[in-house]
Amino acid sequence: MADETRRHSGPNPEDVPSGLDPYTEFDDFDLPSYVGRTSFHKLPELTDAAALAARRPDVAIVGAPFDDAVSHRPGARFGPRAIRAAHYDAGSPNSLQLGIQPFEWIDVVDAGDAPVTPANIERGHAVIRRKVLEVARAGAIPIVLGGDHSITFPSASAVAESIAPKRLGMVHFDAHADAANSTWGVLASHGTPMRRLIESGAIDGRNFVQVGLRGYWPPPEVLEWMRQHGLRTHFMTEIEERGAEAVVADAIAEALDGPELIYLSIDIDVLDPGMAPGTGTPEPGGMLSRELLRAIRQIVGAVELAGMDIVEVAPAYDVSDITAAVAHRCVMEAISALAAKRRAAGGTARPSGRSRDG
Ligand SMILES: [Mn+2]
Repeated sequence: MADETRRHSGPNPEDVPSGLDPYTEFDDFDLPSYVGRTSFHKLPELTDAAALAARRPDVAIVGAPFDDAVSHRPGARFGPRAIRAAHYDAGSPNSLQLGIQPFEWIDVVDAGDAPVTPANIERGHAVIRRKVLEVARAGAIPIVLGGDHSITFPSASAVAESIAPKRLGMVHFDAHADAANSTWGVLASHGTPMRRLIESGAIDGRNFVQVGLRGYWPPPEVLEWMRQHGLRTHFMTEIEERGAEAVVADAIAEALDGPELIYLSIDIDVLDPGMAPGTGTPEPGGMLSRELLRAIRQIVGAVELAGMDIVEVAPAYDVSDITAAVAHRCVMEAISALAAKRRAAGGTARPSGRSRDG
């Protein structure tokens, strides 16, 4: 009778040859990335302001699944989920670039998504601004997953408000200046957020530094407005001639020429479309993935980071998830650099003791 029962009740732990208890050996954090919860790296999900304020994490991931302000191909509303899913590691990641397991040095949580609704730019920007402000007021550095680039206006505005009276500088990686006055009459599009940030006073034009611009936009009158407002622009041609590291060193100095803190905004289309095809306005001739990842380590290692976003990942145009993967690594390079700074400052590790591979 016992044998009869076993035959009909499915796999039995006694049949597992390893001798380990298959029901308790791995917790969700250590299970493969495609199993279990879908927060960033399976980190704790703290979606309400009170929980964030009580925990006061060092970093909080924020999703901004909004793409109603694009001028060309839509789809970046699906970026946050794709970026969260774009890794194959389990357990505590170990940065070979910086020699650190970042989650053992700093407290990183996933604050969830801003509750956007479709076809409503004003509401979308308002809830993104509120969400980022909640995170920043809880003492965490927001790392915002876009979404189209229009979300940088509410996001960086919230960060600037949270650090006042200190001032915010901007390092902005992009193929495009995103500093037009309007696109087809729309002031809040993804072609205009940088002008809105400067006009609103959130960031001074002279501390607004753009890296990687190329291609055939914007028109001369927009470049003239940028020049009049003191923006520092580093075209892709300058990176070709001087190398990314020298250009990024200048960008850091220019953004901090007055301000104490930095907002880092990364449009994934700063990368060459061969390395990041999954985006709405791909522009040939861009940076290499390795150059951008190194630049993020260089910047975050050198400045006081107040906030960051990574935008314009549109999974429908992606190939084998490579764009989502590099966006995910952009986030991880920043987190790892923050952890390395904590260690260098004499911080204390909180070893989780967890690892899937011994
Ligand atoms: Mn952009």
